[in-house]
Amino acid sequence: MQEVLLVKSDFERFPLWVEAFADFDIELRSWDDAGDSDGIDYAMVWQPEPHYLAQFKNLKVVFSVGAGIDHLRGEHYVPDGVPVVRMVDAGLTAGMTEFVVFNVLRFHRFMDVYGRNQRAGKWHEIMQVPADKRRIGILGAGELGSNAAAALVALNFSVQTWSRGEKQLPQIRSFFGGDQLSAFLASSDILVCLLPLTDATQDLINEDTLEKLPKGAFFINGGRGGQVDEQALLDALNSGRLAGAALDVFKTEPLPSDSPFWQHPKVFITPHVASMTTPASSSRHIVNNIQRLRDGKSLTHVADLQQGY
Ligand code: NDP
Ligand code: OXD
Repeated sequence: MQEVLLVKSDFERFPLWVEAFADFDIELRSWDDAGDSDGIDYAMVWQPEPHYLAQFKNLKVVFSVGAGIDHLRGEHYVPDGVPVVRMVDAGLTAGMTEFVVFNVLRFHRFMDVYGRNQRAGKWHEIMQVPADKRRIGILGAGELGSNAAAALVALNFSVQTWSRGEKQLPQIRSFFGGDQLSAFLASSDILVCLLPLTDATQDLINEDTLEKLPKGAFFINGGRGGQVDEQALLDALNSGRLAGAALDVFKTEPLPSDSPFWQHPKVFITPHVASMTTPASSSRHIVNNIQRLRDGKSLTHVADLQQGY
């Protein structure tokens, strides 16, 4: 009997998923038309409701549509014993690297200032800073952080990462663990967050950590809004401790219309689109894992729900 993959993401993308899986031996079902729940073998989900997945008694794997699995943490999201595979895909990684490089260059080349000057009708040159004199600190050195770091090295920036374990990445200084966070922050002119949201990273960007950055540093968040104490971030922008921020993710999404971030002159907002899972490329990761399971092999990129990533 043909196996069934249930897809619970946005309606717009469902036909694209169907197209992407067309050559693979599997039936796709949309969550609004799931049919017999005992016949569902796999579920590919984004932000399911609590208990939603419990109805599928024969579920073999939960695939996260996103790289982050914070939407699957907490009680009653994933039935006991069902592995969660997170999204790792060259297209998703490339998208995030573009977002990071774009925003690093925005601040590095003073495009934020020139934009404000243009609106004020002001012609004013600012001395260019050589890339190797700009220290970029990336929080997270996983799939996304390490790729963005390599792209910035290729542009001649001085790049360092912070992770739980030590990394050996060419031309990139590795900081790791809580003990090295202060030194990492103190030497990050542009701080980029590409961490997963876990108990340990919740509100990591707060008054204390922001205070450790060089005065006039920039902050780019492509991770999760939950990692930021938003009031502390606003205070740091208003006091001049931070010179600018590019924010893709927020504690509450969509960002409420009365959020002070919307109108803040030093803030650039994108609506959680730093990178997107595109069916054509990311379906390969799911096909590969289902095929591995069929061949009796182990799954790749299984997330640790306790650890949070
Ligand atoms: P990975 O799991 O590959 O990498 C996570 C990195 O974070 C690892 O280097 C890990 O360290 C580090 N890390 C985790 N916890 C800690 C901690 N407590 N202290 C220090 N370092 C820590 O994830 P990805 O790179 O694939 O994705 C990262 C996140 O990006 C996702 O979880 C998601 O939240 C976000 N994202 C956002 C998108 C957007 O559009 N805004 C799109 C895609 C992802 P170590 O290597 O030592 O384990
Ligand atoms: C992800 C995201 O986690 O898009 O992939 O946020």
